[in-house]
Amino acid sequence: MATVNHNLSEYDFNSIPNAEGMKFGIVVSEWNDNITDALRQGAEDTLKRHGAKPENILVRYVPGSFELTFAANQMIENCDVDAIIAIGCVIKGDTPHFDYVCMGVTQGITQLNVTGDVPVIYGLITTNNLEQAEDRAGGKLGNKGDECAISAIKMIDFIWSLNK
Ligand code: INI
Repeated sequence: MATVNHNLSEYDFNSIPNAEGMKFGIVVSEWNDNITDALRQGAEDTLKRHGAKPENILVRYVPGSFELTFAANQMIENCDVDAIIAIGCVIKGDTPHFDYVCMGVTQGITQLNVTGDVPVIYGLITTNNLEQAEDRAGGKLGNKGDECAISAIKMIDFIWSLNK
């Protein structure tokens, strides 16, 4: 979570494993695409900064955040990927819809992580308003896409460390 004390884009560069040879899927929700595109860009740039090859980053789009679970699962089943980054942005409105979408995605991604072998990174921004989302999509609190990329690299490294 981004707070005044935690910028999503700050980390110790040298502590991150080299991502050359790692394969990533990124699934991006088209809802609030001004936000989700900035998150995707942040994630891709950070993966590449740590050695990931462009041909090893597969990007696909879905209509809304609720579809992220299905798409992540399909990418795991059909694509050669070591981790998935699921990117979405849900902004609170006047109805409980926000809560259902957030709950659905969160539970869906959790279920994939509990039952599967490919980590799915939680790149869902859930905010009360657009300004809070902008703050976390390259604004004053950094870019959650950066954080997701680092998490994906670390989780692949974690799995590979168990298999050695
Ligand atoms: N999807 C989002 O990604 N963000 C939102 O803020 C949002 N709102 O507010 O409704 C949203 N709704 C669409 C939902 O994710 C599904 O695409 C739709 O219900 C079809 O399954």
